[in-house]
Amino acid sequence: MKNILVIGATGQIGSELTLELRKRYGDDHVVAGYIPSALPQGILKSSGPSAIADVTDRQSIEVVCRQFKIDTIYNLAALLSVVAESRPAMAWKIGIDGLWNVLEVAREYNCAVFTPSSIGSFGEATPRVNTPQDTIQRPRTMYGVTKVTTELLSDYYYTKYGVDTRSVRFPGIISNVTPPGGGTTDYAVDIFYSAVKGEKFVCPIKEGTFMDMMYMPDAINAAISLMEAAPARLKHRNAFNVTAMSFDPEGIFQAIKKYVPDFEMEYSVDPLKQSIADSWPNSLDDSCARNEWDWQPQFDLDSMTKDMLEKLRVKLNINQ
Ligand code: AKB
Repeated sequence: MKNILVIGATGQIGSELTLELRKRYGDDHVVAGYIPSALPQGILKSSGPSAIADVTDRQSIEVVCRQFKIDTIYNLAALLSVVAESRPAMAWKIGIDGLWNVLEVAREYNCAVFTPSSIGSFGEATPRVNTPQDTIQRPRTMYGVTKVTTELLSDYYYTKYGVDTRSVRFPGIISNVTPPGGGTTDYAVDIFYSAVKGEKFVCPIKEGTFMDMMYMPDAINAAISLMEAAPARLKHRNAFNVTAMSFDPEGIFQAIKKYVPDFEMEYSVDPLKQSIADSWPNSLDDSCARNEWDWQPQFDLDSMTKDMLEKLRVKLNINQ
């Protein structure tokens, strides 16, 4: 039986990943790692163990690994792309100094490590359409710099020390549980809240700006499936392209309008978000993930839209 630590368990991905891991491996075998400013609440708190695990404090991670005999770490601590531009030093401290701490503890306690990368690891010089697995990665954002470094450092610990590091390049992730904070793709979550509340959506990203996206159940499945994959099949490790759909604001607006005919949207472009989005791919080629560990998303734009609207109506107690 595995013993897993999720660092960043109260965040957008962590809050749902922790519960899914508990379902699969047993409640007592998955520790929700948190920092004191983001305490676990509700079912996350009541369904299993939790402990302080701050990536900037190596000892805190070490203590949890020793106490719970951890063999697998999902390291989700990071600042997202927009907020990382306003706090670059903090983005580096959490993303890279923090990763270093996690990898050192993993080396000592023989843990496998999953640390997500992102479509943000690409840049203007990257082929934009059907972006290959192995290609140019020269991002100009601090988020991108930390993500490329994450990939390199994780591969380094694998080849040099044999630490079982694995990763995916997540696209924008859409969920109805914990909202994201400070990302370029957040508009694709916010738009659903406006639609369900009957409000006009003001879109910060220009029409015609395509980005890869994925519904949270697929994102969680991607992380767990990769960590379960037979190592002999993996030609790549850090990090695999994965995607489920690619759309621009107009595409998601029309998908929602099919179920909410009165829904309205206008544009008020945010220059920072737009410049970041313009530097990211339109669509990824994820064939290596499909071939090496049978990656296969379940949700497309339409099925995700239907499910998001249904779940948000229940969450916000809005009848339609
Ligand atoms: C962001 O927008 O910063 C993230 C990402 C794509 O990595 N959602």
